[in-house]
Amino acid sequence: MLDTIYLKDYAPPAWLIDKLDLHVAIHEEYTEVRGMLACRRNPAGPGGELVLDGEELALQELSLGGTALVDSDYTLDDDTLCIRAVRGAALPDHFTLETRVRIDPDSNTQLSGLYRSRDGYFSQCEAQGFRRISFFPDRPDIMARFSCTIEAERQDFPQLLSNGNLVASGTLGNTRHWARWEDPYAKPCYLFALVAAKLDMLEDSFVTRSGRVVRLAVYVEPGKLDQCGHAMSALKKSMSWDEQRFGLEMDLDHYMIVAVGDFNMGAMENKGLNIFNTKYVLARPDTATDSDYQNIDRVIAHEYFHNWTGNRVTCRDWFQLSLKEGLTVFRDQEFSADTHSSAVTRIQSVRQLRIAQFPEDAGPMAHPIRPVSYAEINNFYTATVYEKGAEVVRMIHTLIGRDAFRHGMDLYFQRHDGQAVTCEDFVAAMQDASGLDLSQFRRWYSRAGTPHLKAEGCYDAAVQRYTLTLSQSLAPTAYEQRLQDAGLAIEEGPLHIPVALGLVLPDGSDALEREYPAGTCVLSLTESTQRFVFDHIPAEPVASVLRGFSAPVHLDFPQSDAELAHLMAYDSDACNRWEAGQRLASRVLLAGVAAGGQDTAWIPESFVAAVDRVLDDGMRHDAALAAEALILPAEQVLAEEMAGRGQIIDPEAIHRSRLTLRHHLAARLRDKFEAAWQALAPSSPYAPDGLQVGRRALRNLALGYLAESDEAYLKGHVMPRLMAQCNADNMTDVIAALGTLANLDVAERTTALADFYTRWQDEALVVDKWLQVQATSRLPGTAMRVRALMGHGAFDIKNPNKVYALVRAFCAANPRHFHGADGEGYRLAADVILQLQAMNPQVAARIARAFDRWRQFDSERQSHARTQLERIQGSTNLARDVAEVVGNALG
Ligand code: 0A1
Ligand code: ZN
Repeated sequence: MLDTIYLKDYAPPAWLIDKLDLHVAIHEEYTEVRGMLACRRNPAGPGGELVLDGEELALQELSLGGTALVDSDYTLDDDTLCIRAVRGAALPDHFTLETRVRIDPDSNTQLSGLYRSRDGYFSQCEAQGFRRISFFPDRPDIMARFSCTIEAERQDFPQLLSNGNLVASGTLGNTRHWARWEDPYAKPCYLFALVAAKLDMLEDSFVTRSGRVVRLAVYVEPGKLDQCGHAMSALKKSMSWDEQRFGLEMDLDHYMIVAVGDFNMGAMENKGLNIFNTKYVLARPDTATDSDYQNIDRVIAHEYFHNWTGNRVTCRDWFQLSLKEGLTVFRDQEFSADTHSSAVTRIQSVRQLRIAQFPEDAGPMAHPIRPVSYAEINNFYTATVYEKGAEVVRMIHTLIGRDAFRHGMDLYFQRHDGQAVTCEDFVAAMQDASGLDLSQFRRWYSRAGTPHLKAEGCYDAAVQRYTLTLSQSLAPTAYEQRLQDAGLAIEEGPLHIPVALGLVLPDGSDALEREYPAGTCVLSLTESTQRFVFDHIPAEPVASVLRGFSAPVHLDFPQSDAELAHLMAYDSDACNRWEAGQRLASRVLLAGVAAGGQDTAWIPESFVAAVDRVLDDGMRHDAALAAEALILPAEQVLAEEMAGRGQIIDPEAIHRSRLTLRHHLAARLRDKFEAAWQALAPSSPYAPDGLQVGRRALRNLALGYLAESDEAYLKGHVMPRLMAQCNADNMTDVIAALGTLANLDVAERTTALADFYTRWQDEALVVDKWLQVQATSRLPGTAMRVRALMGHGAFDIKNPNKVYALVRAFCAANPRHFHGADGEGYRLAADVILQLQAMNPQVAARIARAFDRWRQFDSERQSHARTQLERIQGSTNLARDVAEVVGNALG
């Protein structure tokens, strides 16, 4: 059985650590880490021994206040060191503990703790990596002042970096050197970082609004300086945005970003020394796509924003993870909305929520944004904690308004700067600043599952009155089952749901314009069922419910096709114009699924007309929005809709239906797509700016549809364009063409893929794209090709980016082949999980999440999935990370 950690068992620490002085000496054979911990009995603690965490540390020396401890003074096991006494005497209230350990970063394949990557040594301490570096109470409510001296060979590791300020450095003998860093701010150990490497650096500076000059540096693999300009400008943009929007300034004299090619996640907000996956730093027009550029902006901003939401105010325990993550994602979304298009940003967040979070909430790993138990915390860096967490913060913002929210943030920092706190503290600050009672709202923190919001509208022309009846329901999830099994209380009662509403009149105008400035009012749904009445509505309106996607719920609102078309055309809320299109498209596609996905009788003429209008509009007005509107609902989203209706997911029929609709639109609107492709041709040199990004998105979307044309047209008119575009000067256009070709069973496919690889084989991030387009191909035999690619020299199972590009892309973004009826997709995933779990359990567990929805498929698929899940579960020495995911899946 896996050990489970419970929120209810939280107790304050018995001992506090005020200071930690580290000395890290990196040698070829091993690394030696000395720690001096200034320990103090916690007056508010439960008393008892000093418990330090430590994993894979070879203890060399242990003394207390200069006295070497003897065996009877402490106990040491695989993961803890307990200090009980000093030479038999009771521990004093204050003392310094000295530890010396050896670690082996060169054989650390988990990429947690200190590890070797090509250009040097890098650390990753969140959530519990610090215990793999030095003995320490590895919990976020222990905040200490860190200093760190690093010593290494000068030639191989010219840069020695840690958090805070460089206070001294020097040489040691002929070949070694050292540097000492001091971080002026107390922090939990998960924010510690250390880099000893040979890297190139781009330097710049930023003057804060109070006049502090901050030296900025981006460190990258030698030779890649030409790929870090965008990251640097994103950093400066983030810094000024946080000053303007939230009054938050950088608090250090140095801010460094280090990019590393071996990294489990996106990036890490270590105080003053962020460590990034290269994917979110490196970009050049010919190597990175528009969405890469946008992701870099977002992730750089995210990590920078953590300096306040996460670092200055941190989490009391890991159950509170969403305190920093939900809030920081909300902040990075707001940053993207302010610096790019706010509508497109919102649409992309909503799409992502539906693809990744809704299925999670409906599956065996369902959990609230603040879970109450876990076996492995690394399994809870989830779409729920991050993305739904951000939705919960956004709902508070919607309910109390922008100004009160800003006051709430100010109050939160006034109260808690320098502390480790809980989600409750955040909500309390928002409540006190706004005066709005958020007691019912707090339920969002402890409930799993996606609520259903039912709406029913009724117009009484005689009295010009519109009545909207809203009801909410939330079915129990796998989480409630787990609570019950553990004998824990299950919360009940309705949620407080903000429902942003507009009433769109027949002429397209907003009926609520007079009372509400933007034509939108925010209803507070707090009961199971509530009626809202609107008078003086001159004509029957079409209700636009959940504008801006004001709550993370499933909306059940039986609006007619004509009503949806009206919203698509006139809704003043861009997000709901998009949403109306998605609802219409889902309806059509699911009718297609019911019809077996073939012929085309299920495709209404009105849908073709709607697409036609969107295209027209895109060419005249906002290309980016049109491109979003023309992306049909993802196969995963359609699958969830089927599951939500209690149907068995049929991945083949879903794929066929979507493909048939694409072919039909391509045939019916060919001239339109051609016109769009012509009209949107580039007229200026590449720049990842909003206007160009939108034009490229719509143009490539048109090209994608043209590639669905009949064979003659494809060969004669489209293929030459696709092949030419494979040599475009920017990666956005290149990958659009290559991705399209990867789906086509033509000889050119092979040529294009081979040429691409030859050209880019030395550029790791571009090779990832090459793997990804093949992994997500719709062609038959894709599972087999993915397996073959695992044997290709370009693939390396030890590198998370390669595993994500090939294996996770296949499992998560190619549902039709991953869920192939022959079970090959499942077998492939299981093979990888089994091979990887001993090496890198975190990444293995992420792949294992692909099995989450296995029970929603037919019995044959279920039996294939079960076979593989049981095979994984039955393997010896299964990592806790994988065991938790697979255990829940088999439930
Ligand atoms: N806190 C980081 C994400 C992160 C989490 C865990 C990691 O290693 C296990 C690494 C990064 C963020 O939110 O950006
Ligand atoms: Zn984060």
